[in-house]
Amino acid sequence: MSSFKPLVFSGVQPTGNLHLGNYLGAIKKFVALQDTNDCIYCVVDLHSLTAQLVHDDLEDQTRQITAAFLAAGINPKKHIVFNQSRVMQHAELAWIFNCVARIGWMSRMTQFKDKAGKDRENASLGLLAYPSLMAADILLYRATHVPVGEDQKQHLELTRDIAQKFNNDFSDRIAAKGLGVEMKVGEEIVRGYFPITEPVIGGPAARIMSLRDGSKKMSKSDPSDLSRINLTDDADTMAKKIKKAKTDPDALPSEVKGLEGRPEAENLVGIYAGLADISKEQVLKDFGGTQFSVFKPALAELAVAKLAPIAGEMRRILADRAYVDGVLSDGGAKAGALAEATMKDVRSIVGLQQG
Ligand code: AQP
Repeated sequence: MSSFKPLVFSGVQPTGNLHLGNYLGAIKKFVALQDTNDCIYCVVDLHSLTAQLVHDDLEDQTRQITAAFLAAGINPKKHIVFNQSRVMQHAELAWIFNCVARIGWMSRMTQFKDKAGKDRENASLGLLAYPSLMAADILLYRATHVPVGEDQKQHLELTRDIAQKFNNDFSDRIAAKGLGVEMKVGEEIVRGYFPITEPVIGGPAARIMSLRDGSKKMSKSDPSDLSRINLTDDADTMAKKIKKAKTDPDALPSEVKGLEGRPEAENLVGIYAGLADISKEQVLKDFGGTQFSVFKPALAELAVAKLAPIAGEMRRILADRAYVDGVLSDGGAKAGALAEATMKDVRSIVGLQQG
């Protein structure tokens, strides 16, 4: 049985300042995976239109995220870095997936419910179809692994459902055209064109919570800037935000079990672990029994030590706008060639007349 070539894909929206959650949940994993995999990292600018159509500075935001990728250590010579709208095949495949996916699948998505709020009828159709475009981003390259934060888990499950339904609906044509690879589905061997992508989620920092409320995820759109650490915050701001972070009056426990029912404490321990590349157990071995008045300054020092060099490198890279645009344009050309190869197959499988 042949198999899909391992390939990593992920994306980040150019909406607002990147925060610690984006870094620990996603970008840091992107960097780690590039040593052992071929990777495609995308600034998903088409996605950013779903919640808000008009942006004053979308092009600059796109450059910012690109600079963050590069500053964090992604190598654009070995891997592909580009912005989504350069490769029109993302939108083309998303349309086909809009016809594969069911409205019920989309309207059950937690992110849609959260972002649409009470006035669902007034949300954009793009917001509802967001996961279909996300599935297209991934499957256009037939990516096998997708590193994301835990909040994206549901969307990745939907990507798997879309791939499965496409493979099933078109199985005879995929086989007749000799496309795709043989895959095991239950006990059956079938020919599938799209892989059933594996999410890469996990570690102590898969879901970083707001510094003001341990039950809400750290998010770019939270109105309180004190709720998040931005990658571009200076050392004083980071220290101030960590000092003001909500906690409880108890000392840190010595074991992870002791964090149960203490979401704010658990969050800060997870952030420390993610930044230091150690487990929560190890953090508590070092800090169990200490008060937050001791732990918070240690966390602030670690955050500054890890993030300030990235912010400095981002500023240096952004000063050379032509370089950033060149990376996106080269990456777009490479991604475009791969995307067109997939779309030629997909058009042929679906029966869309080509030349
Ligand atoms: N709090 C988080 N903890 C861990 N990972 C996170 N990610 C986002 N927030 C956290 C991960 O970052 C990647 C890029 O996210 P995105 O920009 O594409 O989407 P987002 O979820 O819209 O980011 P925000 O900050 O949460 O924005 P808003 O406020 O608009 O909702 C993804 O892999 C995501 O999982």
